[in-house]
Amino acid sequence: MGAIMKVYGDSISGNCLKVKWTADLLGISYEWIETNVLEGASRTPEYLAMNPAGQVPAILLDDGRTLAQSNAIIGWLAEGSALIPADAFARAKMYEWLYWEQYSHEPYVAVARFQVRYLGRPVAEIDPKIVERGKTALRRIDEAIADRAFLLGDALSLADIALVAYTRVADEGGFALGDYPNVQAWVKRVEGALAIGCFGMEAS
Ligand SMILES: N[C@@H](CCC(=O)N[C@@H](CS)C(=O)NCC(=O)O)C(=O)O
Repeated sequence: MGAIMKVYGDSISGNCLKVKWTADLLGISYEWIETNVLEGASRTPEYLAMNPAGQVPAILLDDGRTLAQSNAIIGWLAEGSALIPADAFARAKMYEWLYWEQYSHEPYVAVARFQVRYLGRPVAEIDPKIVERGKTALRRIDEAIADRAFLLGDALSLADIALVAYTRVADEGGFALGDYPNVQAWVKRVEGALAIGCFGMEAS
């Protein structure tokens, strides 16, 4: 049997789960290499040789090429699939969401969750700017999803996969998802489409 793609990921990380979900949905074979960021596994010399950014996720293709950045990876995996709209404008809207996720959502919603859940910081001690911007991001999704099933309309796309990753666990960072009913319904819909359970790892 030839080598298969390796996915270096930490299963507590939404950025890494995006890659797992996309590959699973598309039936792409891979070997998951659990890479514990809390133990510094993404900062070893061996890992840095593969991804100098020292972050997960990263993938190692069977021909030796490597690729990092969660949204770049899922874009590569989903090339030519229905997860990327064929229409150029719809595709650009998908990228609008992906760039927004990295700059205006993940740095607040994911960072609050990391600080609370994994560093044990009380919610009350989270930087108020992080909390405010996280709420703004959740509100934006809530408004955008009010009249549609998925972020681009009727069909699941990479925009949903990227944004659901940390939105579904936003409550772990102190955000009350109950304040965003459209978001709650969309999270369930996307989880259903991805067939993921409560930890995001197993089919349910
Ligand atoms: N923009 C990057 C962010 C990746 C990232 O922040 N990874 C975190 C885990 S979610 C990490 O590797 N942290 C460990 C470290 O920086 O040492 C992406 O989307 O892949």
